[in-house]
Amino acid sequence: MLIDPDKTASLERTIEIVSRSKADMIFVGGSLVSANTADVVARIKQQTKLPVVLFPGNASQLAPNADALLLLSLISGRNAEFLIGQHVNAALQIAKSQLEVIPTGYILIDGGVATSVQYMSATQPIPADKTDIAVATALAGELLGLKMVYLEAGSGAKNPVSTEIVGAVRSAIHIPIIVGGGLRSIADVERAWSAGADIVVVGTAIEKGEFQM
Ligand code: 1GP
Repeated sequence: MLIDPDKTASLERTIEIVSRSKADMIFVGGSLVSANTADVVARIKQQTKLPVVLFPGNASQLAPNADALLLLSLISGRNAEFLIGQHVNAALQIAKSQLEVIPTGYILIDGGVATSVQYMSATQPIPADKTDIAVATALAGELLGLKMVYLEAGSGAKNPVSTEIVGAVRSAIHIPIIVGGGLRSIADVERAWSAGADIVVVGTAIEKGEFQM
């Protein structure tokens, strides 16, 4: 489950739902966050033993009290700031922390609607029907030594990443695949899993109380 640190009005209630569910871990982050991520992580950790994994939109969202960090490089984009720039800003702090660092290739795929990540990162998503580009991007990430690939349709996407793309990427690479963006139901999640996802991420639908687990 993904928690956006700025949407914490009902945080305790949300964590309770997640703790009673079959969620394996909690991701924390967002494209634009003004709340203090470490404070939100502390609140989450008071209530649940689930691992807390940072999913940061930029270097300001580092929180040393989390368990792990998805060190995201936006490899579908051509904006150096999100390929390497924010990482340079954060590197010394990360090295001093106890966080488990998971270098992750973040691949944005068109989800049928303009998303915050697209706007905030000033990058173009891969068109939803360009499976070959998504596969080549994921493969390049694996060849560069990244440890995971995140296929992202963007928070609140109209269409999740297609099973065709997930399946084609699964056939091409060996590292774990995360799929997120626009998943609204168990059926959506199961489709992504069947296609080859190792981890699926649900944020908006749980926040809105629409996702039944
Ligand atoms: C966004 O993939 C996550 O980065 C989750 O997306 O909010 O649409 O579930 P949703």
